[in-house]
Amino acid sequence: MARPFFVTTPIYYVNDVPHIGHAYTTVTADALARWHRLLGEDVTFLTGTDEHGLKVQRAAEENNVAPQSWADQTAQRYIDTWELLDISYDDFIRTTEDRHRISVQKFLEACKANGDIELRTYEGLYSVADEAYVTEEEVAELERLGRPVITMREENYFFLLSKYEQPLLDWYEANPDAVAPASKRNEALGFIKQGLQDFSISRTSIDWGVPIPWDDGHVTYVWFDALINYVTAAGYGTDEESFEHLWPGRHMLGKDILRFHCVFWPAMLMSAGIDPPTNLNVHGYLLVGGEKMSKTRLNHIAPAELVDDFGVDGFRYHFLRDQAFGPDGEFSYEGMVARHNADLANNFGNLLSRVSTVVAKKCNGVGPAPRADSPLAPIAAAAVERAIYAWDRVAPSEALDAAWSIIRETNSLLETSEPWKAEPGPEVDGVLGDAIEALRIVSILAHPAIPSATRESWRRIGLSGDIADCRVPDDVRWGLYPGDLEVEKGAPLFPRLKL
Ligand code: ME8
Repeated sequence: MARPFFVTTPIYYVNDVPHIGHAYTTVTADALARWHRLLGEDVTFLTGTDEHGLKVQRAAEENNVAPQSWADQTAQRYIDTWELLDISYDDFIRTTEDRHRISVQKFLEACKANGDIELRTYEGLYSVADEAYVTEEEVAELERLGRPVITMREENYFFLLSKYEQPLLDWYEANPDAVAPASKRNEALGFIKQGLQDFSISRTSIDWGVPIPWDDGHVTYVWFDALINYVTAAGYGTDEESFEHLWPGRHMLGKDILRFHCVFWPAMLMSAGIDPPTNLNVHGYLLVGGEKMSKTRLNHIAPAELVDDFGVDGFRYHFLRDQAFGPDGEFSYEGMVARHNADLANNFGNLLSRVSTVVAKKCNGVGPAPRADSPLAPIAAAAVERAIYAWDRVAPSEALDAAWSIIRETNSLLETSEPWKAEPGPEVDGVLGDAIEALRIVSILAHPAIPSATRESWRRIGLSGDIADCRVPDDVRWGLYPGDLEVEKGAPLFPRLKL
């Protein structure tokens, strides 16, 4: 049986509109899932929506609809956006589903049986927008950001996080790569070393949530509920065989939710007797005008606006190639146009047009086979190795740079040998066969990022079958283009854009 690869995005709040920040994580997870399918792994790619909590209940009340119908309407916006962006998820979890209620309740019972849940009275300052209790010091900043703080007094169940301070430190020591990059791991460790407080995991003030199984006057705190989504989707509580097979997974998230995922969640899992995942990949913010996108600042950009100008693959490529996974990155429209023109129009697209034009003129439109001793063969082999290494470290930007190194070298081979000026013959056939083989390999390597464009380049060089059925590394070995296939000239894959 193929090795399982279970990859997840955060589940997004339904009260927000999907913007390029959500798309960034989701496109990256999608490309990673597609890469692992090329590796022949049994991939389950999960995304979804976070639908409980005070924010959603209030938004529903303001709009005079029941919370469930509010969640239904707004979850659809994510589903539509992912369809637009060609996101190949295998499962979409909504926290209002029955499978999730069953899983959350089982999880809570397990933590309780372990002695980690206690009833206490709690009074504190609460930020509705953040769905979290906050400290006095945080109030001024939150109010400046337009995130109101209220006083809440409730009888709450508490999760005894303080018990997990040492187990978490031990776990980090035993799993030094569990959180990547290292800067984010250090942030999580720093937080644990400051000392951990028990946190409240139930609310009596609202009813929009999963009831605490032994006390249905309480609903589960939205973050506790949300973090459990990953085990729910793997099968916890409903399909133990699937859970055994899929768990643990790889989880992609932004640094805003690092504390929840890298501190609270591993402790919750330990408490429930589940191994915490050792593949947490945390990325920085996509900034617009130097700031994180948000509803209150009105600086968010909807993916559809950019897809109109750049196309779906142009959109996907930009965020995978231009925004290294890890640090913050500034988004700019000008930068996006420049990258599109350089990499997609002038390099990849132009190589394909050039090669098909010359093959039409010099080889009657029939693609010749590559040379076994081509100067491009070692370049392609090195690029494949770099791409494998980069995807393995969740560095799509480097993986794509590796693929584009083949394009650059192929263009320079064409520049030096100028097959368009030469008489037809074995020399011209050799160079063009090499260039087509380079395009074949690049199409496979770039497929996770630009699935439609690479399907088209694959077809234009005369290859049949679905490129997604190719396997790495077997099918990216040099010399597999058979030759004698019809090569099609077509419209530019990526037209040049003007600012
Ligand atoms: O936090 N740059 O949901 P959310 C990069 N429901 N990524 C960004 C971004 C930006 N400017 N803005 C958002 C929640 N993201 C919870 C999660 S998970 C158990 C519960 C991405 O809708 C990034 O992945 O606020 C971030 O972590 C996530 O969206 C937050 O989405």
